[in-house]
Amino acid sequence: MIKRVFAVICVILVLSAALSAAYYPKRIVFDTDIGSDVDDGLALSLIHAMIARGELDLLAVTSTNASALVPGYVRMLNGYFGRPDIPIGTPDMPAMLMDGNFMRLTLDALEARCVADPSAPPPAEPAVPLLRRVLAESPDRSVTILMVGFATNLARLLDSPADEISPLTGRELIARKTDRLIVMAGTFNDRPADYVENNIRFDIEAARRVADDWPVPVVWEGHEIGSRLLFPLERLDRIFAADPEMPAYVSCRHFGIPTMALWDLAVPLYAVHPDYFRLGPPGRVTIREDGTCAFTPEENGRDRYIEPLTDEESTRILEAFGWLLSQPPRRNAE
Ligand SMILES: [Ca+2]
Repeated sequence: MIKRVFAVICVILVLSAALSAAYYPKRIVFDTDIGSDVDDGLALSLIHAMIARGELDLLAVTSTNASALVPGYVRMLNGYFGRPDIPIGTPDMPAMLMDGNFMRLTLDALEARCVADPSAPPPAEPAVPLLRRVLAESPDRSVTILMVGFATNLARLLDSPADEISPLTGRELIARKTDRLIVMAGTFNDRPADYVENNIRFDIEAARRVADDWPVPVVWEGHEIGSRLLFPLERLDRIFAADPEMPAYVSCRHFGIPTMALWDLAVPLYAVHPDYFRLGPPGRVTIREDGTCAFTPEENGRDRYIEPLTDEESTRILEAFGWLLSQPPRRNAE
């Protein structure tokens, strides 16, 4: 009897190891408002460093910024790391259009270095069909979605009907194909009750839709986390002294803010290395009509938020950002 129990336990352990190993590297979609700030580009660079380390697989980059510069800019960032063909999704109903001048300046300076044929169109298509296809083609519960911009694309994915891509609705696809959503949005601790966080403010309706009905667990990185992740530009100068043409760094130089808050980098770092962070209790996030948000503790609740960082935690996380960003690009093509 004891032998049989032991055998069953062994089978369970082997099966669970096989299941978790099946999706390592982790398969992610990166949904971003890239072009509004420079931390999105640094976060995408951090993702590429983790791809080179065998930790991540990037299935698509989808943008909620409708700027015509975005597809070329994202292709350039991906191309620097030798992956210019990663699919890029563009919003079909823009909440915002931001032609960050740093995108144009970086493209002018570096596109030809990063992309074999800059005159060829970037691999861009509408975001919602792209998201539906990526999910439909993925094994069950194998995709983690990272959101570091507005909720526009994800709300429209959630409400998408069955179509020729999949007989499942968007909500059914998310429930079946994804394991988690990790978002930078809202605030859960140290802001006034009437504070409306940026990623919610520009598309409150979409953020409410996602908060109300997203069918899998959600981890929320509130505004208070990135506010503690302050990275001086001169620290980037030292990191990229050997490669001053790294596109996301060049964009930071054009952006010109002497100390940047790196909100968006915490999301991919959490996806792969959650031990850098502590989570609050399970519960439910709601977003009110005015864009303010609330967290209600709830047993087995869908949502968790990242607890405010101690000085020691923010130091360790900034060190991790530094060593990941300073990793030489191991290009797929090489
Ligand atoms: Ca962002």
